[in-house]
Amino acid sequence: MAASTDFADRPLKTLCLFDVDGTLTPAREGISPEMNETLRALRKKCVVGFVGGSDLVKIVEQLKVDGSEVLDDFDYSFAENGLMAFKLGKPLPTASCIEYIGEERYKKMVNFILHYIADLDIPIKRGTFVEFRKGMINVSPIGRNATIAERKEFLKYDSEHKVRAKFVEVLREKFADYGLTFSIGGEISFDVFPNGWDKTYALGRVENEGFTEIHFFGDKTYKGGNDYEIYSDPRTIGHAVTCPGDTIKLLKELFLS
Ligand code: M1P
Repeated sequence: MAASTDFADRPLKTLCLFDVDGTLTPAREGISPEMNETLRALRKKCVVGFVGGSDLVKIVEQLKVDGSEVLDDFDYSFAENGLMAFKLGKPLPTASCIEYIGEERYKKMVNFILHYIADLDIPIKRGTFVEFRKGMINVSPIGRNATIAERKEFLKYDSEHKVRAKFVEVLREKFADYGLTFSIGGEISFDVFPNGWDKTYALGRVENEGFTEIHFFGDKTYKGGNDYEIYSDPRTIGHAVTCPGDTIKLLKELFLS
């Protein structure tokens, strides 16, 4: 297949795709100048994109550098696992989670979720327990309004008490016929989306672009993590990283030395 002429200026017909939280930035925090510089250098060699689980507003907040336009800084911008997608700043068609689930079934599930959270005895609760997005629903037992310090505390508590793991287990069983994936990708929440709408959804967006290699970098590449499917997909060369500094080190070894 012929390679897309949109990227004729890149010497390598390679696409590098990056998870956001824990890979390009610390969770829910901003990009560092060093990461920004590394990605700019990489973009001179190959095609560069991000594929995050979060919604676009949050990802843009994290990747914005001095008033830059994030959608112009990346060749591909994939939010909500690629359901919200942009190529060279231009939007690609979207699909909708609520259309897939259906209003009645969704209502039944969200009512159950809210009752479950109301009955949960955890140290603190904040606000926004269910965030409704285009391509997924994000559920947080503590609430998405938690501060950075509060989310770190919850993460510690959750790793001991398995609040999210138990919650997800109950939902998987109760809504087994819904065709949904429940994925614990971040620190204080989990994502709910139709089976197959994980990060591999983004790969379908680039399959006719003629890339000879697609590299994926992520930190939650273990089974159950939200990078697992794309990391282990035969269409990608997967790289497991431990933090943004590790991503930079790897990029220097692979492409920038
Ligand atoms: O990108 C990973 C996850 O980031 C956020 O998770 P949390 O707030 O729990 O750290 C969410 O946006 C989630 O949807 C996303 O998968």
